[in-house]
Amino acid sequence: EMSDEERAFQDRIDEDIKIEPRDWMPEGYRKTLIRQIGQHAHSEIVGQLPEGNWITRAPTLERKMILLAKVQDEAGHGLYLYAAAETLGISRDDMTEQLLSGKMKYSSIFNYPTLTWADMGAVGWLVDGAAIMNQVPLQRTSYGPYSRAMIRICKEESFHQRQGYDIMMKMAQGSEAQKRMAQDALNRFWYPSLMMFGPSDAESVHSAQSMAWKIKMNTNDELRQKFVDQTVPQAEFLGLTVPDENLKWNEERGHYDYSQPDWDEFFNVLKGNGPCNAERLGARQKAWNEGQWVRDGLLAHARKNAARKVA
Ligand code: FAQ
Repeated sequence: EMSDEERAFQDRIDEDIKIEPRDWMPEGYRKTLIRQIGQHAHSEIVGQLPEGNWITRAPTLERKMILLAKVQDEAGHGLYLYAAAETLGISRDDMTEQLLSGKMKYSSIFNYPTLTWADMGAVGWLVDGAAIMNQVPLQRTSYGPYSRAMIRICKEESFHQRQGYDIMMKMAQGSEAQKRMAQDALNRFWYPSLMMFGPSDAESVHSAQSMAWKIKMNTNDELRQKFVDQTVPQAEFLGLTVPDENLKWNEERGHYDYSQPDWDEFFNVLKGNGPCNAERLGARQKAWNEGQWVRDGLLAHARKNAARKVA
């Protein structure tokens, strides 16, 4: 049964009044937000790696500048999100250590390799496309700092999706070899993109409570269906084929029927066994170790300044 405090809290949520850092909140609400916002922040930071892989090999100066700007935006998104999570009483250092120890997750999608330039198109089109589908409703999420971070992030995310689609367009309208690369990128990124929305509603342990608290605004399957419905016509426009033989418009439902991704593969990637898990965490660990002297120096400087002020 709910306590009076919990009842009053739920009433505020039901009335769409934002919860702010100093407000009372149930411990579960705080924990769930730290988990979700922290995972989201880690995803932005780890998510720089697959695209960072192609910055030095972008085909033109213009493409290089665009990709560089996009990857820098992702660093910025990570920072807004870490700052939002910090308002809940956890430090960024703690979150980073939990990422590195495997206690905190980041999105499964970033454990897949980016093998060709067309993958930069597929990541922008599909991965950012899926990210926006999830993040637009989160602008209305109940926790104020998270909601405000989402509003800023969504503005940049739609540019990211457009730049990806633009690369796909060029490739799909290019030579036979370029078109094959675009199709191959779609083949490899389709199902991992569907997995970004999380397990099926039946397997989603957090959805019911998170939706009651408006930490999440939709179920995983709702957003996955919306993504399929939006993306299939875009693939058709490109003249590419979605790698799903069961994909079919269902007049009665007003939605596409589609095949589920391989959920065994999904849970296996979550356990750390995806193609790039070790490489991604290795890169984050290296950056953390190599930044140690900077953090030490900043702390020593701050301590010295504080001591000087007291004296
Ligand atoms: N990967 O009960 P649910 C981006 C875990 S976009 C890994 O359904 P929930 C932008 C889940 O944590 C990507 N783990 O969980 C970008 C839980 O495990 P736990 C980031 C996943 O939280 C683009 C368990 O499975 N976006 O970075 C995944 O209610 C391009 C059970 O699942 C966000 O994080 C997954 N895909 O729903 C950057 C959006 N799915 O924690 C660079 C905010 C589920 O109990 C380049 N997050 N799990 O051990 C959310 O909306 C939710 O957290 C969901 C999952 C929908 C992801």
